[in-house]
Amino acid sequence: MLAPAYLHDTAPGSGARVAPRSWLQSDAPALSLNGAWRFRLSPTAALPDDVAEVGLDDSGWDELPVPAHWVLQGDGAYGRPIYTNVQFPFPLDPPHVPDENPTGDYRRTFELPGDWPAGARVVLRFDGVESLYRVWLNGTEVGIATGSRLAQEFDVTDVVQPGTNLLAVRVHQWSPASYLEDQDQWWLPGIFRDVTLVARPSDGLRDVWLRTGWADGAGWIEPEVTADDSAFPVALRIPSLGVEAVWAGRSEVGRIEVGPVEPWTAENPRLHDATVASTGETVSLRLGFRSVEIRGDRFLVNGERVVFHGMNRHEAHPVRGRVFDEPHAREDLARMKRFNVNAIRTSHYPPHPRLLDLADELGFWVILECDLETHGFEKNGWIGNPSDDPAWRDAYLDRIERTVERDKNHPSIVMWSLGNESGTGANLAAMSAWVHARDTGRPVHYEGDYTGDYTDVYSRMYSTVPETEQIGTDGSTAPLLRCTPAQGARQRTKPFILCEYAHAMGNGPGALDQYEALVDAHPRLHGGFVWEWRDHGILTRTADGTPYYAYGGDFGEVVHDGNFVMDGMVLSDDTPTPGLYEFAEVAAPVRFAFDRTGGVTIENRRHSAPTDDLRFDWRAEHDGRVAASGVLAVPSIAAGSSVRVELPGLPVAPDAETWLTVEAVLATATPWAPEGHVVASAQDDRTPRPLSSTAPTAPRVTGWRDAEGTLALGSAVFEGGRLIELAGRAVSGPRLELFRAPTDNDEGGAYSDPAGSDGAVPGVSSASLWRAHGLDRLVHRQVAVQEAPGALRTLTRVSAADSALSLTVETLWTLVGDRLELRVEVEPSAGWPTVWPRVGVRFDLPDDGEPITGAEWFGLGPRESYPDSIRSARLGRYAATVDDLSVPYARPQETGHRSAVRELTVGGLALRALPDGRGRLPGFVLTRHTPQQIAAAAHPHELPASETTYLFLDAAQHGLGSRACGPDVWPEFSLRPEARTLRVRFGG
Ligand code: IPT
Repeated sequence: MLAPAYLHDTAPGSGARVAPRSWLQSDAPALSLNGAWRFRLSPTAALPDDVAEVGLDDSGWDELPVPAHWVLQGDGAYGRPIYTNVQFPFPLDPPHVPDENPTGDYRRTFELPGDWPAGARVVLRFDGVESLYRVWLNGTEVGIATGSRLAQEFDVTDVVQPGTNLLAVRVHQWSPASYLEDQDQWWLPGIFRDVTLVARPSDGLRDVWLRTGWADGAGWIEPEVTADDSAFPVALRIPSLGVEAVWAGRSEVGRIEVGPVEPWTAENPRLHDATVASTGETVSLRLGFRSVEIRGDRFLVNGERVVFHGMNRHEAHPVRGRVFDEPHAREDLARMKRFNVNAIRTSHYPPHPRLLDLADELGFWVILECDLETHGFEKNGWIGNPSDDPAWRDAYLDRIERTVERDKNHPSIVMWSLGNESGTGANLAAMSAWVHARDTGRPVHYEGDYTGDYTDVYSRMYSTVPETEQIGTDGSTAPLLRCTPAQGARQRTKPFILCEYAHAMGNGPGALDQYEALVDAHPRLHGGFVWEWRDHGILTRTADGTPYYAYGGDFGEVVHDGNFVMDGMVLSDDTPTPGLYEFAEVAAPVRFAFDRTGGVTIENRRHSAPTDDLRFDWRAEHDGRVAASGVLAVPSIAAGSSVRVELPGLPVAPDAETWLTVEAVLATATPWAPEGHVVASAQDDRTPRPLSSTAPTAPRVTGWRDAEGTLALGSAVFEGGRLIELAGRAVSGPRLELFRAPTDNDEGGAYSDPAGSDGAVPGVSSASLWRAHGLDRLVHRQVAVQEAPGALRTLTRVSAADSALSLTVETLWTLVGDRLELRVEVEPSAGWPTVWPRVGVRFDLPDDGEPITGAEWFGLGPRESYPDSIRSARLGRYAATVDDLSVPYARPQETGHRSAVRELTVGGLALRALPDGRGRLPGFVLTRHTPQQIAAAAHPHELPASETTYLFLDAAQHGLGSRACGPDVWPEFSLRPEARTLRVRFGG
């Protein structure tokens, strides 16, 4: 038996599919068909049509919930998820798919309510089914549909019957449409959004579009009402504005001036409840008045430039997959607001329709993207790409129509996006033309239109800082990617956005602040959307029941892309990463600039909202302890303006660091954060120099002689020159370490800066160079051990197998009064060709029945920081457990580095860090695992049991960059081999 012919057909659907329309809240009766359905999974699509038979005995079938993905039900009984980024998990043979095509047959019965309005048509709505489905009602075929994340309605009026009805749906995982749905995510088949039976009264409203606009303080509505004559008169009511319009007939439906009205913005999402009532149906909408406009190279809403501090948001839940969970989604969006995210790109398909209601309500600028990606064609030079093949034109147009029509009423949507990574071609141009004709109020975005032939904004992904700067620089003639000079000039006449940047995989991204600085300098640059908001880990268990978040390859996929699906600002369990805190700092809507004359200039960087919702708190700290605090008197600051405020006189301590902290906090609670939530903050160093307490330096030691045996220096005990005890506990070290467990960015081979300014070697990751040079397997040879009264000196040569590269490490222990000072000098041999991940020393603290519980420190914190992701770190006194010092990234990697530490206490061991000759302070990492152990683990649960805690004091760490998919670490933040000095004093 052959697979059915429709699995070779590029048509988007057939049968009783009706034209798309808005997703409206209506008082017309509806019956949810969510719940338990009968379910049968077959490994192939070549099946008899028995699923539709009324008399079929399905009592032996399983039960499956709708909405759900079958691969996430039954603990593997129905197959497993597959993760690929660009690759197709089936042969590239368009439009065909293999016979090995998991096919789910669904059946259920329902009772047609007896009280539905007479004469009403009956429509069956599917909000999301992956990927192709065929529907029968009472044994009669109703139709076929595709477009997994798009709504489809079938008119079943002629087939539905009073009393009991039998609904059967056959869902194929693979179909021609799969070629159009090659997004970077899990392949998750099934009926995963709601199924609803809807009554459509003959005098009801087929569709309503209340287009709004706003200018100069006043709003208007351009309504579009699609209904039969019998539906009229139709009345529009907006009680909060006193609007009541009654249209006797279709020809009367026309523009309404609503007069003075507060506009809708992402900052102040003012909504107005509206109803549209025909004789047979009332629909409810929430209106926001705003106008979107491109003027020259500016993207404006309500006449003001928008800067997107955005996130690419997939629908992802660790248990439900893409099945919508409204409380979870609401909390996710509230979290975005708390982290100063003001925009969402719905990568790369329309989300559940309720998400747009939440975006309207909480306030986000939304780029609503169509369900389209054909990325897997790229590696064959886009040969056969559906985007330029007339056979697929209907499918493309069907997709964009369903996208725009469903969500057109939302004020939050300020742009339509045709899709993602689908090459270019006539079908994309046709989609754009359709949108331009249908919705003149919103521009069209598509990144793949590099030359700007059919889109309204210039969009790129992962362009480097220098390249982005050139895009934004007036008069620049630097070539633009794939553009002739003329095309490049045209692109520079448009607003620019980074539809993806700052790949947030694992520990990172770095350089958020550098991108943000460009937005301030070049108004053509309108910000961008971080890739991406969340990790897509799927909550799974090992054979012995240990829970973990699975990524590609964990389900035995034939082809997969590993942990590339774990590249979010939020971990799979909703934990915000340090990268998200960095984003919140960099994107903060308020900025502070301290001056030397006792004032601070406060800048309101918002789109249009003044600072009236904020309170400005200040505090002064002496060595991290609060000495004074208060509230600043700050007048209302209009968007785009700055105000200078006098600061109160600060108490200054002669022997402590004095720092001033200013915070902009919410004066009252909002729907997304409590009163007091910190929106922006800044610190200023007010320490008088030099501090009177500047510690004495170790005296010069003379009289060196070779040392042997055991030696005690203060609280330290050495054997053969090696530390074995410190402050009464077993400690060994210091041992030089250059390696860190490579981050995903360290492992990345991307090379996206044509100017080469990031210094990366094309295609070769830093981590592979580190391994090649043996940084992860350094061996040590003690060259000398010498003692003098009150001092010990060791000299060690450090190198790796088969390497002539080496380092000399000198340690010098001296007693300064009753305190023990350690000075470590690290000197590389000539010829080190790579950057180093770190340069530091390791102390081993074996448990000995008393494991280290955590650390207390005075330094930067509270979270980890690295040279190019340090803007959100604040000087203070912090404490954390060992476990809380590390971030459980989905794939274990370098984590936990706290920068610029002054004081540190670990398990009764107190130390004070002293600046090196250039005033630089070390950082520390306290962890239960060595970098070598961390690097060997693919998931957190694979880390070995630990009986030792490791304290690293790092003279320096390499930056993070975002080279997993983007630029490498910027030169300024790269750790080039160089001599470094570490100085610490034990005993506080
Ligand atoms: C880019 C994709 O658009 C996005 O979906 C995601 O896959 C991202 O990469 C990487 O995580 S495309 C890439 C070739 C730049």
